Order: sequence, then structure tokens, then C-alpha cells
Amino acid sequence: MDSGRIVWAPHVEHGFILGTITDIGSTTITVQPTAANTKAITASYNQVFPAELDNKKEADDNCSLMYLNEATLLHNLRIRYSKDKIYTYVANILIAVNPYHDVPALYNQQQVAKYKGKSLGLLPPHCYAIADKTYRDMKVLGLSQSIIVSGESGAGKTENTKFVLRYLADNYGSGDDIDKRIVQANPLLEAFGNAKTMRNNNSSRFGKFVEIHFMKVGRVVGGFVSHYLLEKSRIVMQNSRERNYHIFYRLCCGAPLDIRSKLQLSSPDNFRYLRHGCTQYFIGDKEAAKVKDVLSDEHKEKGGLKDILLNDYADYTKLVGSMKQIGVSHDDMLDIFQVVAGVLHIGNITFEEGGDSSGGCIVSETSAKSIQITSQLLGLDASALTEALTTRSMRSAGESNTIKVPLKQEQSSSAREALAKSIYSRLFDHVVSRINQCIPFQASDGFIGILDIAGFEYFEVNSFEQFCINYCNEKLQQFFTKRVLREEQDLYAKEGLGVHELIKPVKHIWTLSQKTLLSDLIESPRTGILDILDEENKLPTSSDHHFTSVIHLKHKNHFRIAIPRKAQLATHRSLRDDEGFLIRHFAGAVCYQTVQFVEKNNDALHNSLEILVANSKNKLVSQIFKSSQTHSTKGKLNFISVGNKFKVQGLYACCTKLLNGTNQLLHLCFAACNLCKSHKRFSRCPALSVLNNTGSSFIRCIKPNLSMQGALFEGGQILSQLQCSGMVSVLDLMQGGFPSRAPFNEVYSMYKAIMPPKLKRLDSRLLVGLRKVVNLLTQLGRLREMTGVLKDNRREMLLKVEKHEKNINLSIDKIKNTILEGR
Ligand code: AD9
Ligand code: MG
Repeated sequence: MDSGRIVWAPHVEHGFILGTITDIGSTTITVQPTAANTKAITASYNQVFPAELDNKKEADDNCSLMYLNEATLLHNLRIRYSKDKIYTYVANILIAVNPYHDVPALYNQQQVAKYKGKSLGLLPPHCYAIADKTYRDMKVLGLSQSIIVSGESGAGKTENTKFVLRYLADNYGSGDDIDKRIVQANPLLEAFGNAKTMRNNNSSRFGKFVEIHFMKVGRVVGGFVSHYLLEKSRIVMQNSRERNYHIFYRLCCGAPLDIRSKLQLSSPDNFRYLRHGCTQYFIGDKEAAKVKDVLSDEHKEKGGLKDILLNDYADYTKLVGSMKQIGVSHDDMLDIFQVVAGVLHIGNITFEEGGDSSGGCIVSETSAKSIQITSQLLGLDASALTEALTTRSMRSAGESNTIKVPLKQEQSSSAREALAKSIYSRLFDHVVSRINQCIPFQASDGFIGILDIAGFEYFEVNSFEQFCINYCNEKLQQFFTKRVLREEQDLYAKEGLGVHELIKPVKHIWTLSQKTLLSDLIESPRTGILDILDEENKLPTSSDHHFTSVIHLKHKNHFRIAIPRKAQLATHRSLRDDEGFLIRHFAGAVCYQTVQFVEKNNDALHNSLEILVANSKNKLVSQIFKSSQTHSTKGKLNFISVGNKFKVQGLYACCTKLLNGTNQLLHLCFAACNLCKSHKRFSRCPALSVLNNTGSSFIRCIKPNLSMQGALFEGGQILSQLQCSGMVSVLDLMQGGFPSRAPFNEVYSMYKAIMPPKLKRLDSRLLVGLRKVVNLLTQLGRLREMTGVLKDNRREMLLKVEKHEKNINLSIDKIKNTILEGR
């Protein structure tokens, strides 16, 4: 890093810009950007990075660059992105930058065929290459594999998941219906679980783990989809620029007239659950004439709707097509649609003060029709529904009779919302199990599981949903760091390199910071946020304020949590201390507003409603309620903890389901070794070893810009995604370790010609030696360079350089001896 050297200097908008060093101070470096009319930048040493000599150079595998740092990674991605090369490796982790436009040449059938059976690195980086690697690993190692797809909302997780599934089905399918069904399950899942949000027009509001199962011969035999954490609040309320789940609009705008009239559906504007959110529902120009009758005047005036983002009309047709293809009968489909319509009509039931002395409310006159339609669609008795929504059954202590307590207007409204949420989310469970029935398998020798969960989220206001999603991402990140660290160390061990000392500090920082957040703050028994929340739910007079105060009291000095006052975040609304908490996640600080945390943590309907729907005359409605009547009734009448279900689901899935080998439900994101460890009785949890022995690959998706448009690379925010996703730490790790990844056989072939005859057989000692020297030399170069820059611990560095040189000489001697022996 001498004066005049070309380097990358930090830049808010672009991440980094290229420049020349003009001055080196004791703690800072001054860089003159190469771009004309740009002011000099002065930054600290650790923010300025050496650039490649040729700044047009790009590399399929980022590790083959000379300088591994965040600036060269960002630049490599930028050059490649401009050429539609959206995939790049960092060793065997795949980075995928969302192109925001179709790149047919990347995904056509020739490409699918081309990647079959090819080792990673032989062809340009691709999610197909990762898919093929996992397939080959599964076969060769006889071990199930997982592909973990992660990234922010809108980064391309779901799209890549679909490409991987299609690749596996096309190349390794058995040629029968099952392959198609596995692929076609997606439109159905997305119709019920995806919605337009501000960040993504087709945002998955649930997580999924799709397993594709194989027999020993390597052919697909079936699949299994696990899902979790459907965002329920969206069913009854959406942000003004977002929509409810796609299915609602598709039915209102796309279903044929006979179905719409049977389900009493009309324009989305007529439904309270749809009109609060963004009221755009997009229909295609051509079809406009056919669906005019469902459009409000306002929309008719808008006419052609050129900016089609979602075509609800065409998407309905596609949905019906895929339901048919996966084997859902027409009648089953109509049953499902009927329940969806029922949910919409529930939303139109409103309440008003009853006017009598009881303080209770009554169903508004204007919604009498909605009560009728809802009852008819959901197989309920209209007066029983009215009663269940406006009263609550209570049993006073010591008495056997129940009494009916009238509900106030807001209580009835929240009972209505709870009913709608409960029905829809159980219907979603049903849709997933229906899909699983369509892709069954009798026996399987292994699977490839693809995990696609909602990415890390933060908004102006963050609630329980964001808390759960971010908790899950934190788990996933923990798994990622553990796995990458372990693989890196395993690799060194295999090649006889030992763990290099420069790795140790990185390893320490990585593991420590995540462990404390998860184990101390969120998951720990009694004092973790999840348990504190459950305790609050069980109190006779629970409140969000009390819950928040307990959290601050119990974690007063924890460095990962703060009171909102101290948050100093420009992006969040100002909150009182008992209204929220701030958590410093791996991906950044998020301020959570705790209003409704207690309510949202309780998944139970009040008893009268539960009984009513469980005894519905509509077979589907009673079925979805009867299948899940396992309630904990501690403290309050009914309480099912969402937070802990979320945590425990992982634990039990991990321990029990893994054991019987049918389903590795969610073991990756929240199963977790820590959970098992924190519960002493699970200290010998067999799942731990299964988890650790399952192979895994990672696809890190990157969102290139916030405006969802093609060919726009916003360096600054991409850099922060790379940092948040742990990719920068991976580079640090590799830079600190042994970054040269030339395969043994390549090194061997290079020197084969000049080797003595005896050594023309592959001698591992020689190869290990050569490999080690190559790596040590690379490191030595870097250490020397650092020594030139560092002022403080220069002595220490010089000692390291010396030690390194000795090591290199030793290794060279060993090689010489091996060669001599060979003669
Ligand atoms: V969320 O957390 O579910 O909100 P995802 O799943 O990460 O998010 P998604 O896969 O849905 O994002 O991608 C968002 C949009 O980007 C898609 O609807 C496509 O329009 C676009 N996209 C993403 N990847 C590709 C791609 N490889 N090719 C073309 C893409 N378009
Ligand atoms: Mg998605």
C-alpha cells in the first residue's frame, strides 16, 4: 500500500470507488478517485482495500482474484452483473444477484442438460451447478443434502428455489407425473402464501423447506413440503401499499362468473380485508372486457392498466391449471375456494354498540347479509355465529355451568379477526398437506431439501412478525457460519494444513456474537424473550407494556438489546421505553414495537368460536379445525404460544421427525443444537449428529436495487447485504486462511512432466507439500504487505513473517526429500 497504488476507497452510494493513494497518515489513508471531478477521500486503513491490477478483470470464483476483500468482491459482482452474469462463486458458496428481467439464455433446456453431472467450477457459476453438486454428493456420500437459499426480501430466493427444483426434476426425474407435480406445487403455494409487498410484488409470506426424495438408483420418487410461520396479520390488515394474499384477488377478478356468483364474490373494493391495502388488482388488457363486471368505476376509468405487475385474471387460470396438474380434483378445488370466500365475507361483518346496560355489542344491521353469506359458505348456523362473535362463554370458579358474557365492540372485532386468521392459516396448512398427498413416496434413500424462508426484514414499524422472521434468520446465519467455518477447517485438515492462526480471531468473533443473542436473549429458558412473552400471556392481566418492562429489566446490560430511547435510528418511530426494544441483529439493529406482541403470541381462538367452527357442516372447515385441537390450557382459558411453537417445532421436528427419517422439518433454521443443549434432557439429542452430518450448500441472493428494476447496481446497499449475509466475513476467513484453491490434480498435472518416474503416480505427501507452499507464499505476500501499512503491531507482524518464511522453507525441504526418495 504505497503512495500511487490503485486502491478501493469507501463511498456511500457506490460502496467503493477506485483511486490512487496520495497520502498515508498515521491512522488514515487519502485516496484521489480516478473519476474526474471527484474529491479526495480520507478513510481509515481498514476501509481502504487493494484493487486488482486489471480493474476490468472478473472471475467466476471470487477466490481466484489476487486480493480477496469486500471491495474486489463488490466490483467483481458489478462487472459480471453488467454482462447478465448474475451468478458468482466465493469458493463453493453461490452468490446470485437478482437480474430483475428474464434471462432466458441462463435457464433454457440446453442449460439444464449442460450442467448434468458436471463438477462445480467446470461451467460458469449457476444454481444448476449447486443443484447438481448436491445431487452427486447425496449419491456418492449416501447422505441427504440441503440447499439453503437466503437473502433480503425480493433478492430472488423463491425464483432460485424454483430453478433448482425444476433442474432436479428435469434431469433426475423418473419421467412420470411426480416430477411435474413437485414443480407445479409452487404456483399453488404462492397463490395462498405470497402477496405484493413494498419490497417484492410476489413476496413469500411463509417459509418453506421442500424435500425432493430419491431412490438409490438416483431417480425422484416424491417430495415433501414443510412450511412455517405464515404471516397472519396480512389476512385482516395490510400496509396501504401492499396487498393481501394473491388468492383473494384471483378469485374476485379471475374466477368465472358461475364460481364468483356461487361464492358471492365481486370487486375487491367491496371487501374490507382487501380495500384497506393497496387496491390495485391488475388485469391484462386483453382480458379486460371479460372481467369488466368485477371492476369498480374507478378501475374502469383507469382503462388499460398498462403497468401490469400482477395479472390476477391470467394468474387464476394458471392456478387452476396447476391444481389440476398436481391432482387436486375440481370439487376439492371448489371446497378450498369456498373457504377463502368465507374468510373475505367474515371481514365484512361489523359491530355496533348494543345500546343496553350490559355494554355488549350487536352485529350491525348493514352486515346482516355478510353473516348470512359467511354462515352459508362456512357451514355454520347464522345465529350461532352471531352469538359466538358477540359473547364469550365463561365458567366461574367452582361452578359447573357456563355463562355468556357479552363482548364490547372492539372485543367482537378482534374475535372476528382471530376467526378469519385462524381459518385462513389452517386452510393454508391444508393446502400444503394436500400438496404432500399429491407427491407421496413409499420409501426413499435420501433427499435434497431446499430451504426458502422470508429474509431479514425491518420497516419503520416492526412487530411480532418481524421479530419471528428475524429470529429465524439469525438461526440460519448461525448455521451458515458454523458450517462454513467447519468446512474451511475440514478442508485444511484434509490437506494437512492445520488451522491457521489468522482464522482464530474471525472464528471467535463469529461464533460468540451469534451465540449470545440467540441463547441468552431469545431462547434461554425463563429469561429469554420467548419465555418472558409466554409468561405474560399466562398472567390474568397481561399487557404489552408489562412484557416490555420485564425484558428491559432482565436484560439491562446485554449488549445486544437496548431501550428505544437509545436506539438513535433515523428510520424508526419514536417509542417510549415500555413500548419497544431494540435488538442488534447480525444484519443490523431493529427496533421492535411491542404493541400486540402478547395478543399475537396467542394462537388460540376463544372457546365458543373454536367449538362452533369445529362442528361446522362444511366438511373442510370441520376437518381443518379438528385436526389441530391440542391446546395448552395453562393459566388463561386457551393459550397456544406462537413464539414457542415456533421454537419448539424446530426442536421436536429435529428430535423426533429426524429420527423416524420421514421428514427433516426445519432442522436447518431453527432446530438447533443450541436449543437442544439448553434443555439438559436433550443433551444427547441424536438429531445433533444428524444435523451436523447432513451436507449443505448455500445460495446467497442479493437484491441489486430498491426500485425493482433491471440493470441498476446500487453498490452501497449491495455492499451492506454482502456484509449482513456474512459473505464479507467469509472473505476475511479465507484471506486469513489459505485462499488458493487450485485443485490437487491441476497442481499435479502442472508439474507431472518434470517429476521423477516414481512420482508420476499421485503421491499425496508431495501434493500436500506443494499445496501448502503455494498457500503459504500467498499469505506471506499479504503479510509483507500488511507489515508495510501497519504502524502499531508492526513488530508482531514481522515475527509472523519470519515464522512464515521458516514454515515455507520447512515445507520446501519436505518436498525435496520426497522427490529424493522418489528417485
Ligand atoms: V421474499 O423474501 O419472498 O419477499 P424472494 O423470494 O427473495 O423475496 P423472489 O424470488 O420472489 O424474491 O424474487 C423477486 C422478483 O425478482 C421475482 O418475482 C422476479 O421478478 C425477479 N427475479 C428474481 N430472480 C430472478 C431471476 N433469476 N431471473 C429473473 C428474477 N427474474
Ligand atoms: Mg420468496
